[in-house]
Amino acid sequence: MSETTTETQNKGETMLLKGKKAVIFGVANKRSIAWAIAQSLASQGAQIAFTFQGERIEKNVRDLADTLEGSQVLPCDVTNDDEIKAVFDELKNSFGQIDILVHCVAFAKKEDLETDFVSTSRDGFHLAHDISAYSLTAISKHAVPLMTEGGSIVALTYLGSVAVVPRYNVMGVAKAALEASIRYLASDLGAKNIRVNGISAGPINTLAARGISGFTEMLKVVREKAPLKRNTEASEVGDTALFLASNLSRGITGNILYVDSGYSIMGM
Ligand code: NAD
Ligand code: 0WE
Repeated sequence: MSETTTETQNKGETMLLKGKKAVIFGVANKRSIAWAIAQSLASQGAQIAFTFQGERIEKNVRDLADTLEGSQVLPCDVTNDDEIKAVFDELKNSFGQIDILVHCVAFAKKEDLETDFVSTSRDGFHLAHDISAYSLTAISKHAVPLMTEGGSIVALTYLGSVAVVPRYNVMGVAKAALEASIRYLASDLGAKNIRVNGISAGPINTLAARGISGFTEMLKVVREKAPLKRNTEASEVGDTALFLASNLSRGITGNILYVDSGYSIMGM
């Protein structure tokens, strides 16, 4: 037997997500954390369905998905229950069953991330919570009936949920609701062997981070203060999501893992 054949066979045996089916919400472009997660999951054999919001980014997502074997792309605005239902109806037909659900969706009005939290409007508060927090429960509700062999649900969060980060404002309150939702979902779904966890990532220069005034300065503060003296890379989040999606994390549910170069442990 040639060396190449042996390597190929060993790789086949050790693929962490061989035969697993995943659905990922929140790819906008190649810098999206969701895309880094997709690449990590696909590298270990997962087959992936992507959802996108809005025609403007559809081509981006299709071009990225085309680089992964057996992928599919479906529209979904997470504020729309009919669109959510349509996604999982389609996945029931194509995948039959699913193993992994990844939530990388957040939005607040720009004006609510620019002033003080105290001036948040009722409307802005509601929108941020609907898109950034309730959507996890909305999509989980539809995913659970397809997770017939157990499963792993992973959502992205940020430190602004547990400590004040200037101008993160209503997003911090929504992330607090998201993290509490992770715990309640973990409690509800544990008996079905469905685990639910969060990844709290350090600041990463994505589409959602661009346009935030002072973001470059925030990246610098993290590099100076964090134990690892560097910024978080999307691939580090991708590999943590891979761990949480795989059997290696089978004893972990309801938890938030910090992938932030250690920044959050520092008191000063
Ligand atoms: P991104 O802009 O690439 O992803 C955000 C996604 O949310 C986009 O794909 C966008 O289309 C989607 N979205 C917004 N409103 C939607 C709606 N109504 N329906 C469906 N999708 C909608 O940016 P990202 O930084 O990769 O963000 C992904 C996740 O990571 C978010 O939950 C964000 O809060 C979290 N996060 C980001 C950072 C960071 O510094 N970039 C740090 C920690 C956590
Ligand atoms: O979750 C986020 C950002 C989410 C986000 C970004 C935008 C920008 C464009 C939500 N809504 C919008 N709305 C828009 O109109 N992060 C963790 C990245 C982020 O955003 C910040 C941060 C960090 C970090 C905003 C203020 C302070 C820090």
